[in-house]
Amino acid sequence: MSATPKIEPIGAKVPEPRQNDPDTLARQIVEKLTYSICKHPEQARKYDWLRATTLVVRDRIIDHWFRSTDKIRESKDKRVYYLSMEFLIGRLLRDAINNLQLTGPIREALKRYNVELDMVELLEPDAALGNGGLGRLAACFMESMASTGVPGVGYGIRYVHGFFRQEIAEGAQVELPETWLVHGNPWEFERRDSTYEIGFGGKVVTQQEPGKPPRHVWRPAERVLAVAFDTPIVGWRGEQVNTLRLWSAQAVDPILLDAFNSGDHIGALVESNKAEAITRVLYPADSHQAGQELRLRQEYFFSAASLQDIIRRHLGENASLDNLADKVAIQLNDTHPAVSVAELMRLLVDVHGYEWGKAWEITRATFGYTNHTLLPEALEHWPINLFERLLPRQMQIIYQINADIIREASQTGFDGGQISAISLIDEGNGRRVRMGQLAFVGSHAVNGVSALHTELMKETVFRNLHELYPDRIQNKTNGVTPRRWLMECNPGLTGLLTEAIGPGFLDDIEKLGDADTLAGDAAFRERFAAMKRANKARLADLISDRLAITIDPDAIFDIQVKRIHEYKRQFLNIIEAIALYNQIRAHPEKDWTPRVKIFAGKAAPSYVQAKEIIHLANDVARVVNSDPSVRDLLKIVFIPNYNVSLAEIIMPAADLSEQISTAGLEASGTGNMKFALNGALTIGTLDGANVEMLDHVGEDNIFIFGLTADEVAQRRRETHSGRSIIDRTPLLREALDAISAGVFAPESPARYHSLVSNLYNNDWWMICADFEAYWNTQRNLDGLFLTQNEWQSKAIHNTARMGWFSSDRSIREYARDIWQAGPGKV
Ligand code: C3B
Repeated sequence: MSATPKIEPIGAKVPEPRQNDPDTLARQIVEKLTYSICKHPEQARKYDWLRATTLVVRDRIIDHWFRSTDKIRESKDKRVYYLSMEFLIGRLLRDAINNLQLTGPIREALKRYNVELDMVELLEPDAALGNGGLGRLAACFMESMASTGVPGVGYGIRYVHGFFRQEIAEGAQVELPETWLVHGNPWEFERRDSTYEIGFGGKVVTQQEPGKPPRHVWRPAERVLAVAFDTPIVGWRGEQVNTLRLWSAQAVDPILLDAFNSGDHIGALVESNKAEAITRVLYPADSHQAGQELRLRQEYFFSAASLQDIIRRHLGENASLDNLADKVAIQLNDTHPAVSVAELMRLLVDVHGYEWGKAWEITRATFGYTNHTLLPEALEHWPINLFERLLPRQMQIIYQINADIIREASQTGFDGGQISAISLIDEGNGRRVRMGQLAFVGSHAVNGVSALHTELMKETVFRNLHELYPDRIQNKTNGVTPRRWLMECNPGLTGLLTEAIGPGFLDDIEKLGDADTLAGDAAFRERFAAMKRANKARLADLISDRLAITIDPDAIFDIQVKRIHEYKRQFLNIIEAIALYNQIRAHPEKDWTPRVKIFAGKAAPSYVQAKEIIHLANDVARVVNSDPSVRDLLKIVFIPNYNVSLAEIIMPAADLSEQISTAGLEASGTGNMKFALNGALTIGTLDGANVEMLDHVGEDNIFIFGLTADEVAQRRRETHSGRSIIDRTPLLREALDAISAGVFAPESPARYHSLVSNLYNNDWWMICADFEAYWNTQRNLDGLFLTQNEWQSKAIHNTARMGWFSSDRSIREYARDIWQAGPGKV
């Protein structure tokens, strides 16, 4: 798009960086209240203080942002572009203040006006532009790229409505729209000069000049504008500030005046509504393909805008696109941006005149692809007719790529079965484009997100492509940023560690290992336990405020928070709770360890079973919590509206972290890492990154149970059913009988019949198969909790040995092995 002409200024310079002492900060906060918000300090409301504080912090960020951008431009270093449909950011103020080392001075500045920084921070709405693990990983990666000095830009969508707000009404999930932008967003800068046209539909015109290859020109029928909004991402100690650029869709013509003037007032707005719909709302399904046309429009819209932006920036600094792959690495976060492969080919061949083979070389060298799930229902594939109608030229390109790949495979000796497995077109299900295959062949590196997941990728979904390109798949185990998930969410633990091992771990999280020997130090264990208890008391207060349920901070806090999904097996956890409830009532004389089971998480609105599981958790909670015969030995809590900010309170307060997915199905997990870093013990299966956590924390410090991935696959082949297990396991049978009899839903006793009958019939998720091992492991943990010395020592080992699971480590590995960029470049 046309850039606005620049003015040649005389003598205008960037101002000196702002001072960071409390006096200056206090003065500037009032200045912002006055001149940016137009409020007399005495009349300022709490949101005004939030805004003023944010603007003062933002000024400091801008100082660093300019410096980083200049440095990257001057260095001519390779840039990394992270394309992701989701960024589950959460709040930014505390993160920015922490990373700029401004916590003390800002706190003091606000105190002068009798305003509490903590109160102000809590007012900020969560930026919830993501569903779960994949989106939160993207947010951790953005922060870690800035913290490790990788020149990274994130590209995504500026959804007007992020992930829905969940309420629980009579036990069931209700979805309400989320409105994070209603008070404006002080973190973003609209960049009208970075606006691009994005086409849809229309036709392809082929021009043939004698002696030359045919030229294809796409003539889209529809055009919308992609407008950039930039958010700064501040790295640790403010040394680097990177950019998250989110695209917003707008109509080329905001109103059709002809229609309006002729009286068609609604019709005059149809186009702008249609355009804006593209970035209106986040699809709320995680690990499940939405399959609607709007979703494909979203995917193409942000991919195409990002590529135009990348190419424009590259051509501003380089003579041609010949060296694109030397200067640019583009990472595809799952297949959502996979259409980028076809789009970059289109831009290179049709727009910039590259010969096909050369264009393919550049494309493949530029892209990397991360796979995040092997679940068949999550693998994206689009009906050919939809794809062709919306993106006719990209469809042609995909056919041509496919022909090349199939030729290569035949020459390698692939048979018909192998060829149909690698084909970009699925001929079986009414002809569909397979986005995973497209991303794979269009990338020089393809990675999984944990060691086990990567091995399973090679054996299952990408078995044949792996055979064709045996060097392409590699592993990059996920990580979490220790700034947000230790320093900011757990100042108690951070302070304790700083006193005990010095502040070195703040800059190099693997130095947490120095705390390992403290597990043997009784005085330290006591302080560690006191820190945990304070965090538990804070969560207990929240639960009491929001749900009017009283829980005892001295009970085991046994927590499962994540998306609700059958494979994550919240149902197994609930059945165990029911069995425990039955046993406590049957044997009141026994020495039970008091336990609070805490759940939180959202279900995709159309995922019936997941919603039933939420309903069941709430129903069971109601019955158990009001039964005087269990005294306070068992409490069950479902906290509504799980989000990043709630996670920041929950993670530090857990004794026990539930990571109990059916083995082979959780690609990695990242909640598992946050809990253990904050000193929770894990009860889990050998799935995802749990396997590597076991290696790091040691088998004495993690509680593994259940079938392995191989055993699950074997049982599924044998069409395993739960019935015989249920018949010979009274604890399980009685729990299921209670559900079926309507004990927890007397008003609607049949409510859970299908959930239960699925267990009898095929037990696809191995809930029956793993029940007994799970129960026994839980009872061992009950015993262990009574020996607090031992428990705390294991908890300390967990914290001390989790440094490797930092997203700084993940990012360094990506930078070294995939991007060849950043400080570790080869
Ligand atoms: C998730 C996976 O389910 C997690 O195991 C994994 O830790 C994260 O991605 C990050 O890699 N995932 C998701 O949140 N959404 C998807 N569509 C696919 C995977």
